[in-house]
Amino acid sequence: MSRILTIGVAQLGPITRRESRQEVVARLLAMMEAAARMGSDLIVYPEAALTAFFPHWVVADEAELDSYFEREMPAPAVAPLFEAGRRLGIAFHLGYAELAVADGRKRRFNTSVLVGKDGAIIGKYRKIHLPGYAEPRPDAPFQNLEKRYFEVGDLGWPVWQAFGGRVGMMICNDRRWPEAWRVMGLQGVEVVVLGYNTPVHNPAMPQTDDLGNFHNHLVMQAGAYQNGTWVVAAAKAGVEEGVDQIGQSCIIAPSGEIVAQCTTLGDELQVARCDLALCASYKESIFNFARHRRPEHYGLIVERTGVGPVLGSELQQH
Ligand code: CDV
Repeated sequence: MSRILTIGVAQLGPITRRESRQEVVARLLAMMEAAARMGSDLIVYPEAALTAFFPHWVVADEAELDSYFEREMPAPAVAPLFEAGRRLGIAFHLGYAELAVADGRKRRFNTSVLVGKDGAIIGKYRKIHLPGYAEPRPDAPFQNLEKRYFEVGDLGWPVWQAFGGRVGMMICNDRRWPEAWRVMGLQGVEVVVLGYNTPVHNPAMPQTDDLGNFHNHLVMQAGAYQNGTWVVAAAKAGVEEGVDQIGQSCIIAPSGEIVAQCTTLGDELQVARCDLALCASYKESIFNFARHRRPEHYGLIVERTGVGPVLGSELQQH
């Protein structure tokens, strides 16, 4: 029997440094209203969707850095989004920079929340795979300071029962790591939602610049297929504060096929009817983990050969 969840992927065009939260939330609201008119149950916004992606530059002043973060969710400027979701009966996923104060110490995370149709937060995720570096690189055309501004997430990858299915979250760089997918796959995830800010140019690896869109879809289509799950991925796209970012936000079926895709680099909504029942045809056949997965054998080669894990050097990190 079908289990249809109608999902909107809400790509954002660039956000300028000067844009207020109210202005950004107005853009999010416009897409939420359109998604509701198209019968959506859920709308997915990008990573750090409330501000320009500030890890792309050095913020020396702590008060200025704090200004990019939310101390609570809903923050006052974001409350209208929660209210609209409740009024329109639409759930949403939102990425934002989180400032948590624990034992008098500031902790900063790259975070996302899943919010139900009743406006209540169902779940929160803090990004685990932080790309980039902690020390500014003066010669780089732009910075990638996620390791400076954020701590590694400490909430794991739970999967929540929501909307008649099982929903999980990851954020941007997590999508490139099979572990992120498999941890949720092992929990029977049926919809993975995520946002991304992905520059076209990778200063540490410019030879892959023309493969950015390909790699973006490659990892998500593989993650969807290998775990029998829907994937809904929203970009912040276009040239933002001098950094050109990829778009191609999309909705991917458990077959690995893209069923909806944004075609611009601006604010754009695409909606798809996602049948969660499709997941079972993969989870119960070719990717029936109980019947076919053999983790007890995966360590044998290491034991026999004595070859340990191969780790990249610090120098190679980017
Ligand atoms: N925000 C990100 O995590 N961006 C990374 C870039 C820097 C490689 C990504 O994986 O898309």
